[in-house]
Order: sequence, then structure tokens, then C-alpha cells
Amino acid sequence: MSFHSMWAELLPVGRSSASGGYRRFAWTGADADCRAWFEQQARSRGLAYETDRNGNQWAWLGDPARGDAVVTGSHLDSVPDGGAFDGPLGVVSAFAALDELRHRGARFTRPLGIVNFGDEEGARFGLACVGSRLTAGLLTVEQAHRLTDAQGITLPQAMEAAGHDPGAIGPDPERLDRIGAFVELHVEQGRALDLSGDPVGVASAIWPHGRWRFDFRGEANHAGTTRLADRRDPMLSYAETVLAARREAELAGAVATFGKIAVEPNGVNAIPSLVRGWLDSRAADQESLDAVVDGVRSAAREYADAHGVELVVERESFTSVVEFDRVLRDELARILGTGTDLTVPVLGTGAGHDAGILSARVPTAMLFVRNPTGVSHSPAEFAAEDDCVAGVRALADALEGLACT
Ligand code: HGY
Ligand code: MN
Ligand code: MN
Repeated sequence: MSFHSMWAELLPVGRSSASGGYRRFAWTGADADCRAWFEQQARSRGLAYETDRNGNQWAWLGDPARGDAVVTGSHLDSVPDGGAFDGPLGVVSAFAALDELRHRGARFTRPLGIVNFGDEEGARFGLACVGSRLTAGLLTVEQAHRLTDAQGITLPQAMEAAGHDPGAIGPDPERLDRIGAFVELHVEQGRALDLSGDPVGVASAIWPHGRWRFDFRGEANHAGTTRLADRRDPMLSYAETVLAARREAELAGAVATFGKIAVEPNGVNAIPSLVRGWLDSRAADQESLDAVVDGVRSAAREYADAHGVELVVERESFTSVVEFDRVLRDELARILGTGTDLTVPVLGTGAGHDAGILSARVPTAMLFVRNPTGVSHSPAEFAAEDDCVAGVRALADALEGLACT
């Protein structure tokens, strides 16, 4: 099966020798290498290749203008020091599933598309799913143009430096009109399949989730000479807020993470002037998510006041609950269960995906491949080879059931 050779080819791209994790950030050299790999895979299979106005890459078998294409794929970018499977497993499996279908002699009665959505993780510019949000019209051009990375480079500048015209970005309804169904295969970011003993599952829903930036602004001063009583130290307010986030999440049966922080001036012997922390919170329902975020925000306000610190909270990214298309979901479960006496597990997730974004515009579904430890967004992320092959076969079965006689 071609999966192994493609996997081996892609594996070293954008991998840090120091951490073993991936640093495939949008519009960087590593991203360009991933894009070159995708284009080569498409062209070597005789597929029509194109990059759309938002930088997403598409490979087509048949004429997508028919308007009922079955599309599969995922993303190739990563979080900082992310794992090898989150995103790439879905893209490599898409090409491998096409090879499998050709090997089976399948006759396509609908066009097939394979896609690499750009900037799914939002690692560089802070917003998840930029490529799919732009295409779906869920991110305005003005909002996109305002995105800036830690070095102050804007998204348009980064696109331009990578040879992509930022003036072209925007909604792409014509492209979405080509899609009859989108099926994304992804490594599970959790242990449900490990616990159930299944190699593959079907997604039911994505939890509502978002990212909020908390700016605590205090007063820079000398760490060695400033009396404690005279300090307006934003780091204290931030630290207390991190603990409050954990308490609020436990109360609501949700999750909340402060995983990224920026400190100014960031000196060992300087009381900070500014501490900027990003909250990622997710919950099974909107009410619980609101309870967590409101609780964290009011606790932060209380701690800021207590230390004479100013606080600004801004929501930077949000995705409401996604219920995947029930007809498509049940069709996938039926196809995958055919010929076996196994029922295919249907499971929810707290992880965001391009399929979640597209679900606002076209029927979407997801397949998950077992992750024995559930660990993700880490170099330790893993899926066993047998399970990856089972995922390719399941995806091929799904595509055959949806797009072939
Ligand atoms: O953050 C997420 O859930 C996804 O990995 N972008
Ligand atoms: Mn991810
Ligand atoms: Mn992903």
C-alpha cells in the first residue's frame, strides 16, 4: 500500500531535531515543503491540481464542476512541536485511499477531490482553520488581514513572501458548490477507540470551543529593589487566573488551558509590565463553556483589581458546536459496518477540525483512527501502522460507497 512510502517521505518535513516535534507553520518554508509534497502527490496520480484563492490545495479526479464531488483530506500544518499524525494522517490516507480504489478497479460515478486546508492549527497567527474559514466565508478579508504573528508579520505579508497573492483571499462559494460531501479522516485526539478496542470510528460532533486572550498590564520595576507593597505585578494576577481556569473547568465538567504566555519585558530581574495569556476552553455544550469563560473572566478581573493591574480580555477564535450531518454519518457507519458484525463506534470530540468549519456549508463527516495513548499536539502523538492501514481501508470503503457504483 502506498501509505507507507508517502508517510516516510513526509515524515522529516518540518520536524525539529531538538524536540522531534513538528514546526509546520503557515506560510513558512516547512509549509512550502509540505505544499510541494502535496502537489507532487497530486500530479503523480494524474489529478488536476490547483491552489485556491485562500491557499488551500485541491487535487481532482473527474470534473468538479458537476457539483457533487466527494472530497476528503485534512491539513498539513502543525502546532508548535506537534505530532506527526494530526492532519497529515488525513491527507496521506486520502491519496492512499484513492490508490486503493484504483487497485480495486472502482468506477467513479462522482468526482473525487483531495484537499489540504491551509493554516488549520492557527499556530502562527492565532486563529484556527484560517484556510477553511476564509473559503466558507466565516472569516472576513478584513479580519484575515489583521492577523499578525509574534514577529509582527501580518498574514498578507506572510502570504506575499510565500508567493501567494493576499489580495485574492475571500469567500469561495463556487468552490463549495463543487462539494457534495466532505469526509475528513483524522487521528483520534483522545482514547475512546483505545478503550473500545476499535481501530476506526465515526465522529458525531465537535464541542463548542474558543480562544480568549487575557492582557494583564501592571508596572515594570526592579525585581530586587521594589518593596512587595509597592508592586503592581501582572504575573500574580495571571497565575491566580490560571488556577481559577482549572477550578471553573472542573466545576463545569469542561476543559480550560492556558498553554501560551507572552511576558514583557521578560527579564529575570524585572517585574513585568505586561503578561499576556491565552485561554483555550471547550465544553460539551455552550452553556457550560459560557460558565467557564465567564467564571475565568470575573476571577481575572478580581485578581487584577487586587494587584492594581489593568485587564483586557479579547475573544480571538470561536467555533460553536458542530453536529455532523446525521445522514452522512449514518451512511459511513453503515458502509464501514458492512460485511462485519462490528458496529462502528460513533464518538464526539473536543478537537476542532476543518470538517467542523465546512459543516456550516456542506454535508461533512469525520473518521477517527485509534490513538493508543490519546496524546496529541505533542511529539509523542502516535497511531499504530495497522490502525493507519485500517483507516485507509475504511476511508476507501467510505469513498467507494459514496462516489463509485
Ligand atoms: O485546536 C484544535 O482543536 C485543533 O487541533 N486545531
Ligand atoms: Mn491539531
Ligand atoms: Mn488536526
